[in-house]
Amino acid sequence: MSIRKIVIEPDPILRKKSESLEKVDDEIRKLLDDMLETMYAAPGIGLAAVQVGILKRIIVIDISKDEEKKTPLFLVNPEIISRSKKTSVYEEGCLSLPGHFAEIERPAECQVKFIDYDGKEKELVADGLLATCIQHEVDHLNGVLFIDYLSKLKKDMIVKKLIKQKKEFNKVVL
Ligand code: GNR
Ligand code: NI
Repeated sequence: MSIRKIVIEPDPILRKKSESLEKVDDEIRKLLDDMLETMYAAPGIGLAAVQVGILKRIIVIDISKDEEKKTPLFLVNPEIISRSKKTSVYEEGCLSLPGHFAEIERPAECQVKFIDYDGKEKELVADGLLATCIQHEVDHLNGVLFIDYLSKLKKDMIVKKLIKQKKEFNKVVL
């Protein structure tokens, strides 16, 4: 397993639509393992393949707080098949928007169809933080970031800061 580099906004790859997979083979399982390791190391509670530069419809999630009992979820070709009318608000962060957080309103519950680590078709009904996280990750697969739900003013401010952070970082490294 290895930790991969996380793509930071602004980067055009984050705006591309990811492609569905034909099947889950050992190469995909290797990618899923690397994504999980990358997510734990970050640390984060979810990660989409596009965030490590791969335009495939793959996400990993682990919302468990307990360090001892990890409960990873691997979702290949996730499809949200229903969303509740009821909404909830969570303070969201994103590994591709380091240091930025905002309250985002989304459907409180969702039902998702996906293929698991072993290539089996599964369904899951989620609520709470898990429902929010699944929707945040599926957005990534469609080129959407949480800042897209903010006002243009707030969004522009965050993107401007990220550009500045990238410039500073390059100065230090070079
Ligand atoms: O680590 C993460 N935390 C988080 C908090 C609230 C809602 C969504 C998330 S996902 C984020 C990791 C990430 O960027 N996934 O794409
Ligand atoms: Ni994210």
